[in-house]
Amino acid sequence: MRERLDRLLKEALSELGNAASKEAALQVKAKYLGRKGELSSLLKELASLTGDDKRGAGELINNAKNSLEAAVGVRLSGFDEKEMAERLSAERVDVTLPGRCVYPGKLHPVTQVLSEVEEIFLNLGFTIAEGPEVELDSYNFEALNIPKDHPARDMQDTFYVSGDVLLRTHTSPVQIRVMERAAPPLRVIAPGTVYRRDSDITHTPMFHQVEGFMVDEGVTFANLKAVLTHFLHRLFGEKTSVRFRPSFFPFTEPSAEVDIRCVICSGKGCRVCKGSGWLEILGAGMIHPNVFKSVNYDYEKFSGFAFGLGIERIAMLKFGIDDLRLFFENDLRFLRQF
Ligand code: 2NL
Repeated sequence: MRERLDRLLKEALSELGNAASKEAALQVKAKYLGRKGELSSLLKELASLTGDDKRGAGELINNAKNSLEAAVGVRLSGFDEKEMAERLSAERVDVTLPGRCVYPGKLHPVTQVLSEVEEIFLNLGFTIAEGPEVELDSYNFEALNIPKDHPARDMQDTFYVSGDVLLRTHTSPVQIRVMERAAPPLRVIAPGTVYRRDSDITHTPMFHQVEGFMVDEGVTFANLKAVLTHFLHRLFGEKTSVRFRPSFFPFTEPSAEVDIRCVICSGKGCRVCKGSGWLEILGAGMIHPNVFKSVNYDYEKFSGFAFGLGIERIAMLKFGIDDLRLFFENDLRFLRQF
């Protein structure tokens, strides 16, 4: 028994020594120490012995088992240490590397300005109205007193879907739809995308506009001036000078163009204001009686003002952007700056 055990132990230790991996060492462990291993079968043979023989043999087997278990333990932890050392050197972390940036999402600069404009008018008691982008000729042109031979109606300037159906060229038709359904007093703005057949450095075929109007008994040009001056002061700063110039639109009479002192050169004259010191920001006027007629309003009783502005142009001035196309390229390096 002692001889057999010594041989078995020697064999096991030599196999353990030759094991090239943790897996191989575990196999050796199973072969000798497992439930069906060599030492277990020796233990079973104890059944045929008795007395001191049995006790002596049992002790020998147990000693052999203990020393083999200890050897296996040492061998396995050797493999674990080696594996850890390899991982530590392979997965070295360079703690001097700069951290990776997390870029939170942001609103597009056009959306930011749109929201800012909406906020100012909401605070003045205006409500927001929306309407279809695919419109009828009757809402986009006819109801707005735009004559049949007006150049804006030209195929060259408007996207036509069919004879009477087109992509809205302004958000005025939204306001017509509101007046059709509701009676004065009304204070409404209509923000949204509009479409014109125009594409060059300063024009895109789709852009954003906010139009607005106020109708009640006794609304005057003084109200127009007060509301639009307040609006421009909120948007560009209270110290911004505002100027009203006579102009013409088919849907307003009288009509005005509204300028602010150039935000780039403060009026000295520069490339952006083309040397004039002023920037054109808004078109506005008192709503034409023919527009009131088309929505069945009593133009003897009610009066109102209306206005319109382009959002991209305002965003360019507010953020100092000199190329309109940047808004539509969606280059993240550009968009992340706002
Ligand atoms: C501009 C000029 C303007 C209006 C828009 C309007 C709407 C109705 C009735 C009368 Cl329903 N007028 N809108 C009035 C004057 C000017 O826009 O330069 N837009 C960018």
